[in-house]
Amino acid sequence: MKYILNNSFKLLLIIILILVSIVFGCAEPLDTSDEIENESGLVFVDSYLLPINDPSGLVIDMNGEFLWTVSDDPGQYVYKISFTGDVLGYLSGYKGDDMEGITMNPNDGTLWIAEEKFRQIVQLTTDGEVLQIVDVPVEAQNPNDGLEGITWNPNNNHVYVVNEKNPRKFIELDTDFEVVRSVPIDFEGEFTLLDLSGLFYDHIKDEIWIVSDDSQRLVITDQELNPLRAFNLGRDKFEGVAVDLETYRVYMVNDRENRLYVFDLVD
Ligand SMILES: [Ca+2]
Ligand SMILES: [Ca+2]
Ligand SMILES: [Ca+2]
Repeated sequence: MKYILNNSFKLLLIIILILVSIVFGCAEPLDTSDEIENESGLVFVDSYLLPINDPSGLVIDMNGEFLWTVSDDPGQYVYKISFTGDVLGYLSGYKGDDMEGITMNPNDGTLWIAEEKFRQIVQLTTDGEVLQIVDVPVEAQNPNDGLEGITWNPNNNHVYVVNEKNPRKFIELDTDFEVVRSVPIDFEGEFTLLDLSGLFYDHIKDEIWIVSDDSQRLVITDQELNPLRAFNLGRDKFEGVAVDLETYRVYMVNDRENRLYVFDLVD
């Protein structure tokens, strides 16, 4: 009797698991290859569901072997993930408040995260120990209109951050964390960015990549923030971007879908 019950229970479990996978399978986005591939040269490669809530920033580790991402949920962590979306670990030593961006200084191997509501950037070791906290002066009144992107310039050790909106600002801090640039972002036409949600610096081409959630767009500018190229992403909530500068493979995280997207940038 016990044997039969066990087997019935197992069968029930299997049926439940199949139903759950069908329901959640349907909730996933469609294959987006047609949707996102566009004439602009950003070609969809693949996407992977992340077991992380609201991933909001992304950077490739300096060893090139994995990515770091952050969840913007209060009490969540910095996560180490593979290029196919597997979680490899997390930093238990730092619980975020509203982390919206992450970058790495390859000159000393430390991480920097952007805390949106605190208007702060925080330096962490890759073991999760806090090394320093820096206030970033922004005029934004609404708590959730704050810092959304951060990236490091390894050539001069300046850090770039973006303030999401009201106002949309690109802010550059020097090695003493003094503001040396605070520039409104008011691009027009095909370069219009209604908000700023992610940031990446290409230190080889000296170009700045800015992602916009509301405009569903990625814009690349020169060092003086003149827009050069625009890519339509076809969906909102992209909040982190990182690029492998050897291959120009582009990684982005989507805060709504909890998904890692992979693209190739082709000429
Ligand atoms: Ca977010
Ligand atoms: Ca925000
Ligand atoms: Ca936020």
